[in-house]
Amino acid sequence: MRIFGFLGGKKDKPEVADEVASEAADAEMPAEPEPEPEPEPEPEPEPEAGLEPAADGEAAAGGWLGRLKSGLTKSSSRLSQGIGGLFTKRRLDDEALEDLQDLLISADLGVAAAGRVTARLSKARFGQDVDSSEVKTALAEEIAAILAPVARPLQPEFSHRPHVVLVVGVNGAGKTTTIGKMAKQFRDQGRSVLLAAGDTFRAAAVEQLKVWGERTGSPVIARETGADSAGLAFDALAEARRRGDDLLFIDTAGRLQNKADLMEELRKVVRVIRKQDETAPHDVLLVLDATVGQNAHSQVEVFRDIVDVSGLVLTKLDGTARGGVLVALADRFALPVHAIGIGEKVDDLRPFEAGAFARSLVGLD
Ligand SMILES: Nc1nc2c(ncn2[C@@H]2O[C@H](COP(=O)(O)OP(=O)(O)OP(=O)(O)O)[C@@H](O)[C@H]2O)c(=O)[nH]1
Ligand SMILES: [Mg+2]
Repeated sequence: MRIFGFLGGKKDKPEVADEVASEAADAEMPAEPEPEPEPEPEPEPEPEAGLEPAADGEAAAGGWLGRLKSGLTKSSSRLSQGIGGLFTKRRLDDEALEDLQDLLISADLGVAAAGRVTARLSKARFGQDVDSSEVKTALAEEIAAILAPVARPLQPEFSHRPHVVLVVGVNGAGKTTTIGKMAKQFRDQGRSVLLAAGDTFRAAAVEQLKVWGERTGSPVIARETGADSAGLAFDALAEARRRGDDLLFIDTAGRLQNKADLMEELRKVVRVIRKQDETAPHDVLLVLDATVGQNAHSQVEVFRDIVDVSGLVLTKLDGTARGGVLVALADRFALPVHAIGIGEKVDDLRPFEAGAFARSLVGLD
């Protein structure tokens, strides 16, 4: 087992950090030449602009809201233009409602959520003349009502020591990046975080997590490529318990939902860590790439059956016109959506707020 300890960032436990640093010094170097890490390592990480939480909460919220709006531009312009085209003073009759429902379905809200939203709108305004801004406002309210129950930030119970978060999802969904972003947020709150490089398939995956560990001042537990990831998770939990860490994030290899052996491996990770703490993992985050649209539904179904997914993170909402899928998922599965990703940078992951998201999605200011 290798422990990569980093002394950057806050040191709320200097004696532990020193110990890990000396263990890191003892750790043997990888036999292979270092693969190009991704993203680029920063040996002496300078705080990037926007990394630190702004002192002024309102300014911070404004900044995030601005980024949320610009991140969701592709999704919102589809809906906004569609609604603009349908409603320039038009009676809200059956035909108009049907057109609106089709538009919402094409924007990935799904049939059920689209039906629910239009039904509520119909109840409030049927037979009246409406214009596009009224429709947008009403839509945003209905969408927010669907999203509100699932908009729940990750809330670790630090009494677990560590609170174990297993992170799963298909290849490239954004698992490792999300762990890095979350580690940063918890480190900023003064929490100690251990990262486990459970993706033992690719050397580059370990390197990528190490970079995030370095950036956030979180030691990384890793093993050689090809090692058993359940064994690594077990060791990582033992180490986190020994150190008394607040949080342990376990990264996993991306896996397609139809690869039975890889899915079985996930079950094994859970079984093995429960030998030490039968309440772990305390959270199982399924990371979903929003650009896949409706395919996200089958990912939720399959992963939920295998590992008892407790919450979702939707990434890449900035690069897609399919942001409406979040509404469909909320409506169908009612799983908490802990955070959304609207960019690759460390501060581009936030808990989402139902009202702000809904208004941004339909293109309202
Ligand atoms: N635009 C954008 N890119 C993102 C976001 N989240 C992650 N990415 C990018 O998506 C790519 C894949 O992210 P990873 O974190 O490596 O995904 P992963 O799920 O760990 O991938 P595997 O380990 O290969 O399964 C990287 O280039 C990330 O920078 C996001 O919210 N927006
Ligand atoms: Mg990864």
